[in-house]
Parts: sequence; C-alpha cells; structure tokens
Amino acid sequence: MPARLKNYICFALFCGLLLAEGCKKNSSSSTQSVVATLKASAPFPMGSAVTSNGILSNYYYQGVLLTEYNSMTADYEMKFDITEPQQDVFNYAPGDALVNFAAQHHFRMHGHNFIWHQALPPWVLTFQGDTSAWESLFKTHIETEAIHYKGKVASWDVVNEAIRDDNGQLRNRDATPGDGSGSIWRQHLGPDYIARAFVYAHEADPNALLFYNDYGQEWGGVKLDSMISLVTGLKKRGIPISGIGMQMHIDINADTTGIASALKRLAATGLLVHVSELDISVNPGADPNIVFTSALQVKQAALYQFIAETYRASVPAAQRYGITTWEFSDADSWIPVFFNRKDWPLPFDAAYKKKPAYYGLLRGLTN
Ligand code: 9MR
Repeated sequence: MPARLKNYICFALFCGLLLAEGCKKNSSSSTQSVVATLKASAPFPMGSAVTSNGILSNYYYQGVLLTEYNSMTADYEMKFDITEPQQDVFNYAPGDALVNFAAQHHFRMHGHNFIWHQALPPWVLTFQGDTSAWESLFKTHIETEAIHYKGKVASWDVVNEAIRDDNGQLRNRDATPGDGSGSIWRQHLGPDYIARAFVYAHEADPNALLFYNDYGQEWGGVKLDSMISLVTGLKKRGIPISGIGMQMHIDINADTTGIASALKRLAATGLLVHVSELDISVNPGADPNIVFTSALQVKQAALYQFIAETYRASVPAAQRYGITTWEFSDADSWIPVFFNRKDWPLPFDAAYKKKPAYYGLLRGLTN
C-alpha cells in the first residue's frame, strides 16, 4: 500500500474514533440533562402550599420543594388568625419565614389569604361594633398585611370561599345556625365587601396580582355560574381583580367533563386562571379498610395527567398563573387529618418518594 494511502486511512480511522468518543460524551451528557422535574417541564409556574415548619426543619421536604417547584403558597401562615391574633397586634414571623425562603430560592410567593370566613381569631368572631367599626377592622387588616408583604408577595387570594355550595348566594349567616358556613364579613359589611377588599389590597400594593379563590368549580351548576358572574362583574366595574383561583380539592371519581368545562369557562373571563390547591383524594368514602392498590394509584395518576393536559389545552398561555398542589407529600396533606381517614392525595408518598401520581402530572405537563 502506498505510504500516502496508508497515512490517509490512519487519519480517517483516528477521526472516526474521535467522533465516536464525542458522540458517547454528548449522549451521556444529554441523558444527564434530561432529568425531568415538574418546574422544568411545565410551561407555567408549578406551585405548592408550604408550611414554615416544612421548609425550616424537614430535609426531605426542602429537597422536593427545591427540585420540583418554583412557586409557593402560604398554607396557614398568612391567614387572619396568625397575622392579627389581637386587634392591631400583627404577627408576621411565620409568614416572614416563607417569604425569606422564597426570596432566597427565587420562588414566586403567593399570599393566602386576606379575607376568609374561617381561620379567624376569637377577637374578630366576638367583635361588637357598628358598620364603620367593622369596615375599619377589615380595611386595616388588609392594608397592614399587604403593606408588610409589599414587594415580597407577588399575588394574593384576596377573598377566599365567599360563595355557598348549595345556592350560589354569598355566604351570609350560617346556612344552619352554628354550622360555621356563614361569613361574618358579608353579615357585617354588606354584599359589596368583596369589591372593597380588592380595592384596599390594590391601594396598599398596586403591583400585586389579586385573585378571588374558591372550590367546587368542577361541579358546574349554580356555584360556578355565581363565581363567574361575581368576577366578571368586578372586572366590568374596574375593580382591580387579576385572576381566579380554582382550588380543585377533588377525588378519584371527579367528573372530568366538569373539570374541562369549568376551566374553559374560567378562561373565557379573560382573567388569569390558577389551579390553586390541587389534591386528589382516593378515599372519599372514608373506608377504614382501604388499601392504596396499584389500580387506585394508576387511576389517580391518570387524573393528575388529565388535569395538567386539560389546563394546558383550555387556558391560553398568557392566562396560566400555574398549577399549585396543596402540599406535595401525603405526609403533609390536610385530608387525613381533617376528615380523620386514610388517604393518599398528593404526588409524593409519605416518605417523599415519587408516586404514579407524580409521573401522571409530569406526563400531563409535557405530552
Ligand atoms: O391545609 C390548611 C390547613 O393546614 C390549615 O390548618 C387550615 C386552616 O388555616 O387551612 C387549610 O387550607 C385550606 C385553604 O386555606 C382554603 N381551602 C381549603 C384548604 C384545606 O382546608
């Protein structure tokens, strides 16, 4: 073989080797770079309700939160009973722990909430005063908290759960005396208290996005109609409302048609749409002997997937405020405690490991 040809073949072989090596390196680095996470997969913020205890003292909790999420909602730390336990005495320590963590780790912080008929301190429940004294405590609370968190909280659930489930009317006095379903706010401040709450919040922090937040949209019917007419009415009047929160505390038997049509109707308001408190109960019948079988796990995963897919399909990109799960581990869900039953509603199990529900959600974000 002539020397020139030999040199050429050697050179070509050498180049081939280099190329193969390069491909190997590329393919291994690209495998490493495609570890999917919720926040990297979602074309909108992925949020969770979080507690100060979780972020301060639980390494598993911090690990999942930091890896998977980029938005957080205060679980209880910014509610009235915590932030103003006595009149004009404000307590921001628990909420400050959240906003500090959010700032340090570049999370969007969603405030929850200024006005709700629950989580009220005793002094509010027993307050005696005329309409103007009520208005003053209401306005002071909203303004003082909004000013404290100005620049730290991106958005607020200004009013939470103001509408009755049964007839779509505003909660007023208890539906049945003593059942806790009524709203002292409506009772003492009249039906337009919701609009004024938004105005006070906006005056205190003009940059914050302001939401009306409620549950049960997926049932359709009178509650959804009423919610839509409330928010569209506010918008028409120029009240500074930016969005609507669809909590989505649902269960494994939820009607998927109802979810899809609610998302479409909410999107048609033109407001931002936040799936704000998502969890999927698998034991709505409170069966004490229930086993979380793989069939149930798969059914739950499919529903998580459906929700993410339907949100993407039904809500235009500019109106997607994101999907927020209400906590992320079964260890921290409110459902087993509140209903005193076994349940596994969230994407991570009680040991902070990914469940099929996690993979369903992930698939729904990317499919
Ligand atoms: O999950 C929350 C729980 O930890 C609190 O103790 C409780 C009272 O502050 O509120 C729970 O969160 C509720 C949310 O604020 C509004 N929608 C229903 C949620 C579950 O009850």
